[in-house]
Amino acid sequence: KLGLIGTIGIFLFLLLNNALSPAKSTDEIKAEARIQSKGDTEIEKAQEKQIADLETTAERIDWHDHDAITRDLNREGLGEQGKKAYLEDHDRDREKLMYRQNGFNAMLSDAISVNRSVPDIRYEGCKHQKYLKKLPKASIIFIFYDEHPSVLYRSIYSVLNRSPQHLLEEIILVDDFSDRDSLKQPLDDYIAANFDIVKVVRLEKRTGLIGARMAGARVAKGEVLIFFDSHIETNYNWLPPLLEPIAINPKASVCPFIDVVSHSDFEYRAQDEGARGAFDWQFYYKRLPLLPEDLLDRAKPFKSPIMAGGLFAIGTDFFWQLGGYDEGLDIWGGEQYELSFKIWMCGGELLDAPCSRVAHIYRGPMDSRKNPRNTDYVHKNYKRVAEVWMDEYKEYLYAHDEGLYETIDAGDISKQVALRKQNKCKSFKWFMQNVAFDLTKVYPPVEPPDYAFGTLQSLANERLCVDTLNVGLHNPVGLYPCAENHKRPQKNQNWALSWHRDLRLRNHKECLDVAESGPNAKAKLWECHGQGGNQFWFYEENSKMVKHGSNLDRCLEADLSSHKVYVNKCDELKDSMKWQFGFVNSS
Ligand code: UD2
Ligand code: MN
Repeated sequence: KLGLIGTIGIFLFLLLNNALSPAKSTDEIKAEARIQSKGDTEIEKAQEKQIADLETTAERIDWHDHDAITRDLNREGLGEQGKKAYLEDHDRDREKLMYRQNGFNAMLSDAISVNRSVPDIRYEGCKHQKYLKKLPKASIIFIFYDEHPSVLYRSIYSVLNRSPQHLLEEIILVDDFSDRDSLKQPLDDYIAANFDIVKVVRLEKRTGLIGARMAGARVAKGEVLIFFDSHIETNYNWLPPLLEPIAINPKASVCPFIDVVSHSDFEYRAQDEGARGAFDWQFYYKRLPLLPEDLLDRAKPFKSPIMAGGLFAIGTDFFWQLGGYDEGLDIWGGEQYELSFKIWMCGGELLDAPCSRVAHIYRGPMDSRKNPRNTDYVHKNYKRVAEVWMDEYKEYLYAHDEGLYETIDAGDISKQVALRKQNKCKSFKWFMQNVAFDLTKVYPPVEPPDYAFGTLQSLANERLCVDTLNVGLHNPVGLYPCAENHKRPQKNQNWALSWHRDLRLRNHKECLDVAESGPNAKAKLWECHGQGGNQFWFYEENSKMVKHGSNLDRCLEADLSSHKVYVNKCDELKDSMKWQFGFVNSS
């Protein structure tokens, strides 16, 4: 019998099935994969050669500003050298209020120099590392909404004080329509009085961090874009290690090591010894352990599947080739996945550069700010990213928060889908197998439930069920007397209509596959490939027909005399095409 949930499952199934791929044989799918990987290796070989040439021939220099480092070492005062800082004799109520408004001790920030020194906590190897003499110029883009001014100014000064001037094209501040008056005229005045390479872009309405970064990128003139949150402090010699991998490979995007500025006492400290970026299936940002090869030389950049999001460098041309961010992503969230997926899937690479360190203030407890949208924009963002980039893996995300994503409209994603096609980006499966290959081991996905499972009982003769007949892989299945107890089918008769939209044995490895297209086509047991095509099945609950293939005009049929099972043109009047599915997902 069909339970209510089963009915809903089948209904959804109907809704979703127009996303079908045309019927493909297992061999065709394999052949395509071979062609694709051949093309890739040729391009990759050419790229590798180019990279090797550059790495061996180009001149490298010591980019350290040793004078500035020495000057900083002599600085004394509150919070200098990134030490823990405390306020004495002050208005504690006001301190608390400012803390709650910002999520960090803003009053303490006001008492610490905007030019303060930081501790050089880089690996020893970094302190002697040389980088290419010829490096591209960067535009630094700070985006902010209601940032506390002294924190923003310290972010800017840290960049100015610790970067080779001729590598800075400009510093761009993007004001995401802040409410605070302190960020209006007073900010303009401060900039006019203190900086000459800082520009401000003011947005006319609240757009969110994605739109703000795009607005900054649109006016940027540098060959490289560097995006920063508005509450950071760079460490010594942070810029050359971020730029060099991009000079070598224009499709590299590079993240610094993210250190921590404490929200309570403004201490500057390391977060950890480095890790690769990842996510879990609720899209929480997670980390994966470094690989053995990453540990050989701690000063060398290593590959990372996913960026944290807020702090990274990317070649301007590559950024625009990727279409920048999807501007349908609103306010906050998910953009780090979108960009990381497309960097990897569309021919680039994402690196973490341990010798480039930038600290970020992770907010502490604060008063919640009012929702600028009154909608769940975070999950809408996630759904857009999943729909465009994650292929069949999106179901893991949706399965994790059951029911949530069904109610969310991702909006128009046609531009992003076209972009993915135009750039001939690889599949998400490729990403999971080649880049984030250890992710599912550390963060196991939840399998979405089967739509239906149990025996497939012929309604032309209720004593007969579809059975593997123990024939093994690549052989046709047939009919066999049903096991007495339909509620606990024996393993040869226990089928599942899985979320991959295939009919698999409940061992979840072998699927019913129909490669022939003429009359009396055989249904054979084949390894499940999860790609639809010859393994696409659909159970139509009303007519009791088990339909096959993308046109849904071919149906599973029992041949009662020979005990064989075929696929033929659907005919509603034939009892031999009617099946009772043991039970449809109601548990
Ligand atoms: C992290 C990232 C952040 C972003 C976010 C996911 C780091 C260190 N930070 O959250 O960059 O990837 O995850 O979306 O990796 N902002 C606006 N308009 C808004 C909201 C925020 O301009 O409507 C600015 C904000 O002032 C800040 C930046 O966007 O400069 C990031 O926001 P956040 O600091 O609140 O995000 P965070 O660090 O919690
Ligand atoms: Mn932040």
